[in-house]
Amino acid sequence: MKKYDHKKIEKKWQEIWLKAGAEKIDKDDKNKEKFYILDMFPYPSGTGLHMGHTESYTASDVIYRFKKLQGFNVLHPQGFDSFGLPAENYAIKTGINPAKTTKENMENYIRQMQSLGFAYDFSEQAVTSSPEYYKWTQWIFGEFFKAGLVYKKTSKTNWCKSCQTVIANEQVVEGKCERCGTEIEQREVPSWFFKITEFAQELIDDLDKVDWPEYTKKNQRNWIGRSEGTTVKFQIKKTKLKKPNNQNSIEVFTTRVDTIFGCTYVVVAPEHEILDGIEDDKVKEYLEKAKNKTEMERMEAKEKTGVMIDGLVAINPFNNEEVPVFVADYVIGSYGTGAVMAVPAHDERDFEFAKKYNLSIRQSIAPLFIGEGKNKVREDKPNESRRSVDVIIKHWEEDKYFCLDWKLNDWKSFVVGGIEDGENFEEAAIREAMEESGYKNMRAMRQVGGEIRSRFYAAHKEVNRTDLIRNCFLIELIDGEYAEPQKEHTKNHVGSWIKKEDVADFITLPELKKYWEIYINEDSAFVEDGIVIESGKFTGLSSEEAREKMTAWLEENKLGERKINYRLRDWSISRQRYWGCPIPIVYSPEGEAQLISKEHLPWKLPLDVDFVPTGVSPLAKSEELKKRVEDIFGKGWVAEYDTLDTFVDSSWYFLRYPDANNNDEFCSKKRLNHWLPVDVYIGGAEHTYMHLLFARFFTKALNKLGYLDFDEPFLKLRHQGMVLDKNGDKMSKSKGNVINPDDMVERFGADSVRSYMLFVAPLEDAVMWNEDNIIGVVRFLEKVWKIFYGKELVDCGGGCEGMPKELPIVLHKTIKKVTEDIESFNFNTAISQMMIFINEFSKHDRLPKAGMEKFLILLAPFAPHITEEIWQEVLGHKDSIFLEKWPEFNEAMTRDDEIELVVQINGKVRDKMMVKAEISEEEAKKVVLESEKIKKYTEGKEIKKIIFVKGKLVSMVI
Ligand code: ANZ
Repeated sequence: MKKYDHKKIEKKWQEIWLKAGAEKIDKDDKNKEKFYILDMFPYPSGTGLHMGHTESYTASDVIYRFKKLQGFNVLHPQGFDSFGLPAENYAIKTGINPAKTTKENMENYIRQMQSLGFAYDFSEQAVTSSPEYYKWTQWIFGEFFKAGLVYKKTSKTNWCKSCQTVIANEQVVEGKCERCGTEIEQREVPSWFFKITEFAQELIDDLDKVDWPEYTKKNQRNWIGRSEGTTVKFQIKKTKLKKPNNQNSIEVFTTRVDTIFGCTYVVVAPEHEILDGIEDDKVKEYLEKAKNKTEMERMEAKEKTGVMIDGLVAINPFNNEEVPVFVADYVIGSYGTGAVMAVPAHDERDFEFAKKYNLSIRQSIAPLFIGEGKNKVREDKPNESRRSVDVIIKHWEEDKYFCLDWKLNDWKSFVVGGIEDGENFEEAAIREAMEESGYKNMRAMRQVGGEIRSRFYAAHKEVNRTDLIRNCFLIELIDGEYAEPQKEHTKNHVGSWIKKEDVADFITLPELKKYWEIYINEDSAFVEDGIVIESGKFTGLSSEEAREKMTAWLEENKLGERKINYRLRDWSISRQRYWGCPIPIVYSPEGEAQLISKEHLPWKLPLDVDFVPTGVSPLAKSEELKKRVEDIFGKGWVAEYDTLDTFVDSSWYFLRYPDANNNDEFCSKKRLNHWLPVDVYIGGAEHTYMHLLFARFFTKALNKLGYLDFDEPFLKLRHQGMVLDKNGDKMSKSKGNVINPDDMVERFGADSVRSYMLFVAPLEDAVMWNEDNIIGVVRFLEKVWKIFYGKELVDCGGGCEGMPKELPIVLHKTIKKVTEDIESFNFNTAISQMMIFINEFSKHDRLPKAGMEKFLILLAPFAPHITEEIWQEVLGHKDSIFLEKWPEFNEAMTRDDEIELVVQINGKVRDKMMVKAEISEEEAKKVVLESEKIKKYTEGKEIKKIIFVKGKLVSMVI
């Protein structure tokens, strides 16, 4: 028998396919239905294709081949995201132009992809650094510019002093430059922006239209961060301050206007305009310090800092109360209105700040506990409000607390009791503590938390408590002096001392659990919704009602309004870098920006530049560019020297593929309408935020401008899992555990690498790459080889006499499973089923040829080389296996011939048994009644009724 020599076979077919142009399609073929399967194109790095690419590109190649066999006209393109920093950094080190290294790297990638049997048509690529491609990146920039979707503004960015350049947020690691370790500064740098925020709501809403992983959608929604709130104007009291910048009010943005009666101060961001030109030294010093922090650092800072602005007083419009104003960098200038009303009782950040600076904390929302079940408020009973105290009593020596166990219900509580006439909460707490515990000497230490409300039906009084207003106090015993409490106080419960660590589990009432939690955590803000208290005419409303009514009141009085805010910022696209797409802008001698018109596109990246960073964009050093601009536009005109963020390049590449060599348009309308949107997109989950969001923005903007007829680019999206080493560690250069696909292909063959990749785990799960285990897949392919070379394949033309009856059943089940599993991206179970097929068929010496051919087609998408070899060499076909038709299955044959019959007696499942699927009613009843298990129940009983549900159930009533 001929040996399975993967090296020889794979090389042979790769050459034949390439020569035949097997990967090419007629993009205008209207006879077949289209299918567009897309990969996230790679950045061509010096280290070559990695295992993550190998996995996702294998998955897409399988889908491509599968769909093609199903008769679709399949577009399965590839390209290169070839602008970017690594090539430039390499150029800085070596002086070699990035164009050269990039070209070499791309050639290597193509070689690698071909060696894995990926069928891409590299004559129609999207290569973002090629002028033919970036001409259209520039043209799109221009269309956005004309439509007002691009603007220039000066803003703070990360600046590395040593590299002399702006760097992206992702390149800042713990406040330092990823490359050189220098502390990053914030510098004001002029930059171009895309107005992605104009699409914020659509970017949220349209996620409902696409079939994407739920977590990816959730991440996008969070990233866009819609929040509904209210703006409120706080008037400024006439002030001694020289310059409150002519403003007479500070406008704040809040999502919790219901808490406003608890506002005890106002905070403005360091960037707030009210501070412009302020002369207070303390404030000026603070602003200086805040300057150098990134927004991220400010938001995440453990310790909040700030200073009071002397002489500035704001007035709360709801109660006319005067509150101080602070500047603090935990408030961000670019979000909301850059100012907040601080409510320390209900906001964590404000709480921390108030504690630190000793500012007052005032509760305006009470947690509400609502009775359930028999404690639920009853419509037909009267309502009554009452006040009560909950008392946490601490032992005089030990770390124990006095708790009650109620005999009547399953309540376990602290000492609790009502307030009597003329008493305040604290007095009531002491009285109750004495009466119920019997201890004599105690002192009230402090109030624990704030007011809590309970709303429930009090059965013993036949009234609804709406609301029971509670307060909680901590009381410490001074000594153990004790006298048996009076019976009337203790008839319903017994008291006992509970160790501190057991209290949380002991207490059963939720209100008291809450107080205990507050006590243990030494107070914190109550941030949830509840009942509004101490809030004038709004008192008693729920938080939600109060937000409605308060906002309406503000709108009526022109003191504020409803507002929706998004976290999403406009996208800063300028980079002071060389290896990127030049921004097609020139400046007039007066400094006015002008778009470079289409006739001058592509606006080429100059070649005569020095890469060594000096703080000026490298393009500024090109003589050629300077001359080019002056020749076209005249003396005194200068080019824009920044280049575009590489995410711009990759935001539209999927639109290019259907018409990749078109010189007149980025893609013809005809091809766009035929091929897009993309049917399936596969790539890493690390692109959840940026790339996927930016590509959606481009699609929406181009749709708005009339260039596209659709508004979502990717109908179905799947992420591949990570490829880890065999210990489950991430592969990284520093750990030395990186695996190169070339070595794997060399050792095991492309077909084995592909199949193993998809066999080890479902696509979205992590793959642990273990060379010891790939052998299992290699053996499987060897078995396939052997079965075709070693067994007698019989052309039985429908008859197949003498062949085992179960074979067609296994075949049809396999066709069904592989078909459905590929559709649902469960490649691993598709492969398992094919392994089962081979094991079953290997048991016999004579096999039906037609069935074996069908199997081979099922395997072909996974292992294209070995199947093509067998198809043509053993089975003698003249044409490629990929020109065949995907086999169909006979549903009837796939049904299991045994089913599980459930037996119920009086509605309870008493037995389950395997029976023939076609079992008749009579037979089924007979089998059931003979079962030993069932006999135990039926013996000596009258069977009143037996029901039979075919294929499922026998149910009897006895
Ligand atoms: C008062 C308040 C009371 C707030 C309360 C919360 C709880 P999201 O949901 O993220 O939109 N805020 C507003 N502008 C801010 C800024 N520029 N920098 C930092 N914080 C800002 O958050 C909205 C809440 O974040 C707002 O509601 C405001 O604090 C704060 F019990 O106002 B809130």
